[in-house]
Amino acid sequence: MADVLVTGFEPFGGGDRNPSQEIARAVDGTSVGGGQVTGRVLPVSMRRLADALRQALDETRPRLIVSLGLAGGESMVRLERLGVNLADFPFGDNDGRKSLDEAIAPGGPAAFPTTLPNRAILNALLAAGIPARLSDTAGTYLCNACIYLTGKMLAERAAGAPFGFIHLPYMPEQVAALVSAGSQPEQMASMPLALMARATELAIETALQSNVTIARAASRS
Ligand code: PCA
Repeated sequence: MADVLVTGFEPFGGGDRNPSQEIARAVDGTSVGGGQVTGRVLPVSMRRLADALRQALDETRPRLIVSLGLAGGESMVRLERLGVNLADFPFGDNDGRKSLDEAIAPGGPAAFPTTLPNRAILNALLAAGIPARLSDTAGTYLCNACIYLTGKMLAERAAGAPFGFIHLPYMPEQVAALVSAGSQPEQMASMPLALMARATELAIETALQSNVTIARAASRS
């Protein structure tokens, strides 16, 4: 049993690195904010994602879940507030499977909101000098599916663990490689991996802290 589950995604779209994968591996087995962290890397595959997520949740039974993914071109850390019941990616996933106008869970709820204290995390990141913003759409690719499926699985288990999703920019090395390969340098923002790792830790610390505050308030009432 872990206190905190951190998930990242494998590389996709022809890239060979994903900062979310590197952070999930780096935090695995560490202690953050007094919580024991397990890190898992998820497949960029619509067919395999749900099983991988279910397995991670079953094996760790976490009291907090922080999922990470790469949003190439994004200029800052993005705290996602919503996962919608839609898969739409004509360019295909890592299995080459394409999706158009598809429901992730046919007949399921339209959306699941993330339940981390996103506003408090935003304030903690900004106070630490880390550029960050709240976001109301995680797109319609695998990161959105991760949010939606996590929300659905937790609801089905009646597990009250807070969960959230953080989209990360490219690492500087990725942008350098993309520009050398001929990509247009405009809209190629990046952030050092160490800063994104610190943002992840701050999110965990803030969430664990507000969990304790909520538990204390509940035990007083
Ligand atoms: N980013 C993609 C999927 C995997 C990842 O790291 C996304 O934003 O959906």
